[in-house]
Amino acid sequence: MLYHLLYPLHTTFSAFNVFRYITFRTIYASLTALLICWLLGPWVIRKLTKQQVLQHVRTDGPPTHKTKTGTPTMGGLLILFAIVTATLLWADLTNSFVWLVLLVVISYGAIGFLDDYLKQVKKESRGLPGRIKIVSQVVIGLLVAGLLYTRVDFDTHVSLPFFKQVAPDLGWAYILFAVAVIVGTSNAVNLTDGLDGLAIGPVTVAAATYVVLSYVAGHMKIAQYLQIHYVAGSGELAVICGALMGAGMGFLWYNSYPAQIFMGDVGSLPLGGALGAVAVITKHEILLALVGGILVVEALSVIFQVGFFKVTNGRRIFKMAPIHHHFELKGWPEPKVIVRFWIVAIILSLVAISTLKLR
Ligand code: 57M
Repeated sequence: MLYHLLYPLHTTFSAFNVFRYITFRTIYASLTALLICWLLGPWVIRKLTKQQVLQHVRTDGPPTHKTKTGTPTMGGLLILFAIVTATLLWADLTNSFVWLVLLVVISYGAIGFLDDYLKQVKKESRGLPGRIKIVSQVVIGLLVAGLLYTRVDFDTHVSLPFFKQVAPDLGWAYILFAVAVIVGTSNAVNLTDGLDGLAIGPVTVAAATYVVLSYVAGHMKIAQYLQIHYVAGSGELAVICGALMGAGMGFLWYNSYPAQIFMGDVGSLPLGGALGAVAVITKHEILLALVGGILVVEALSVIFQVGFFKVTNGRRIFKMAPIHHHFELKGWPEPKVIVRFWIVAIILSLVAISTLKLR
């Protein structure tokens, strides 16, 4: 909004020329989202506590989690408010990619809200039935992928990190691939969100990485130099990724160990969905598996554990899945698990960015 209100005045006030720069608006979208979370956090924590929106911790988890019962949850509402507000303030609202990502953020947030509401407020421990959750995520994914596919300028080739010459064209099957990326990332963040700050840390690192990847994908000269897909207009997604990053840092201020608030599904589902949507639009879909390597490992640990458990009638690969619980049960204190996962997330992000040159 500020871009539309203030940039036109640059002929009178030359300083307003700065609003044309994506870099400037990304920085201030990030700071706006961070400040919203940082300043409103205490009030939201008090409000959720007063409304008794408190986490019920399952008894079959690690024994150290028992003390977490009663922690306010659904803090994702604050994250979503910060992201949407900062994006509406600082992004170019004529950019359709921005609205596509906002569509995922708001709709996946609604799915997560419904699940949390049924679980935490209506005290229905099952929450939203799993199949309804996944079907609604797939339907929204199909809508977003379908809208992208119908764009004349949209490319259905899949770029592979490290291999410049290899970019298979999936044709209409790209729609299914895009849905898998969006829904898969959303659920991977959901599974990862099982220790204080464990999900929001890697999500924030991934959002920062996609600030860079969106910017270069939307910059014709840089894209040509790096020999990556040029996606006209995708540079504006750096602003919404900046908002994601800022909201993540602001929420982490209160979600860091020992957490004063949990994000709930209303936070985890849209955060993952947004990252997936940005990865698809900027044509760095496979790279997300590297940037979000922690999320991938967390989800795969569950898949392998459940599969192995079924095939072997009760044997386990890990002490407990997702893999963060395995390390807890090995005796790692919770903060050590969390910070070590953050370190790995930062390493993977640096390697991912380096692949732009290593092609
Ligand atoms: C999402 N939710 C956390 C919080 C957060 C198939 C199976 C792997 C499913 C999985 C599952 O239920 N996943 C649901 C993970 C939960 O966090 C809430 O959920 C929101 C995110 N969606 O915002 O509101 C608990 O995580 C802890 N937590 C923190 N700090 C945070 O900042 O400590 C969360 C955020 C919270 C809190 O204790 O209550 C969760 O873990 O449920 N199930 C599991 O992950 C369970 N694993 C399991 O059953 N493993 C089995 C098989 C089936 C794979 C095995 O290994 O044999 C574990 N989770 C729980 N109990 N709660 C272990 C058992």
